Amino acid sequence: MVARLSLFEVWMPLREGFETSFGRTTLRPAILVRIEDEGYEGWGEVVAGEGPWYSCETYATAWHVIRDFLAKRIPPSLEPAEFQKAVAKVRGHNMAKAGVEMALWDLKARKEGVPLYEMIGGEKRPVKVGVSIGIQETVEDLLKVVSHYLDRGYARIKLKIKPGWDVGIVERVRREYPDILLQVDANAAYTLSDLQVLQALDKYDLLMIEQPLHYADLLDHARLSRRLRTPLCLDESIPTPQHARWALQLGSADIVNLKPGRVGGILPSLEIHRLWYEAAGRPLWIGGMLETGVGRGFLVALGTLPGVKYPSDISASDRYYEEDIVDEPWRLEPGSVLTPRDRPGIGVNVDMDKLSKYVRRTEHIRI
Ligand code: OSB
Ligand code: MG
Repeated sequence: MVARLSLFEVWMPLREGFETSFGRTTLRPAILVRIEDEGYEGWGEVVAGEGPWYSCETYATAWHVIRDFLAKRIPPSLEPAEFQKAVAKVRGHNMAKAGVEMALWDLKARKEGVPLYEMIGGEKRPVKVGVSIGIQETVEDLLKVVSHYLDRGYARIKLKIKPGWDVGIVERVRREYPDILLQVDANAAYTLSDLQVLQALDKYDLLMIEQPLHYADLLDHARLSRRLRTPLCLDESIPTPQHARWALQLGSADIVNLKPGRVGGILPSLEIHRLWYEAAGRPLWIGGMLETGVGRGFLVALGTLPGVKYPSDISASDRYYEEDIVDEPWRLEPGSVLTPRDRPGIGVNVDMDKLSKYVRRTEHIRI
C-alpha cells in the first residue's frame, strides 16, 4: 500500500482571546498532518500562527512548504530520523518540519504499540503544568483571571508582559498571592535600555523571566543575564540545537523553554535536551503554542523527560477550547498535572466529526 499524507487547515475559536506583546489571537489556525500507512495513522500539528509575529512562519507558509517541499522528501521507511536527514537542506521552516516529523513519530509508536513518551525515553509519571495568561484590559481583569485559574487547580501562573504592563501588574499579583509559583514572558518586547524595569522584577521572587529581548539576540541576553538575579529563560532565541549550544557558551540563559514546533520536531527537541540538561545540567520545561489535543499529546510526552524541572505551559484542553478535536480531551488532575496516556502514540485519537466543524481546507498527497 502506498502511504498518504493529508493536511487539514483548522480554525479553532479560543474561549478567551490570547494577547501577547506581539498581538491578540481569538481564532487559532492550525494545520493537522495525518500520515496513513498499513492501516495505521499518525497525527502531527503545525503550530505556526496566522501572521509572522512569534515566528517568521505562518500557517500558510507551512502549508506551502509541506505540500511543495517536505512531502516528497518523506522517506519510504517513514522513519523520523531519515526524514530529518532528508529535509536538512531546507533552511528554516521548523514548524512545517515539526508537523510532519511528529506525525511520523506518532505513526511509528502506534505501529509498534508503544506510548510515545516511552519511545522517546520519558518516565511514566504525571507532568506538572501551569497556565499562561495573556495581557488583559485592566489589572482588575487580570486578578480575576488569575484567581479563576488558581481555583481550577493550576499551581503555576505565567503572566505575559510588555512595556507598561510589567512591574505594576506583577506587583499587584504578587501582593494578592505571596506564595504562588509565578513567572513572566515578554515575547521579546524589551531592549537593554530597559534594564531598570527588568531589574525591578527581581523583587518579586519570579521563577524566571522568559525571552525579554530581541528574538535573535543571544549576546544581549548574555549581558542581561549577568545583571539579573531572576533566572533568565529563552524561548524564541532557541530555534535550533546550535542556538542552545551558543547560548550555553555565551551564558545567554539559565533555562530553556523547549517547544517541539519551534525547533523542528521531536529529534531536535531531544538534541536540545541532551545538550542543555544531560551535558550541561541545566533545567528546562516544555512550552505550548495553544495546540489542539494532538499537539498537546507531544508536549505531554516531552514533559515526562528527566530535566523538565519547572511546570510546563501545557494546560488542559478546556483552558483553550470549548471543544477539542480529540476523543479524550486533556484534563487537569489534582496536583496541577496532566498524565500521559497508556495508549500507543500520543494517546489520543482525532475525532473526525469534531475536526470537520473547524476545517477550511484539506489536501491529500501520495507519498
Ligand atoms: O511565548 O510561550 C509563548 C502561545 C503562543 C505563542 C507563544 C507563546 C504562547 C504561550 C501559551 O505562552 C502557552 C500555552 O500553550 O498555554
Ligand atoms: Mg514564550
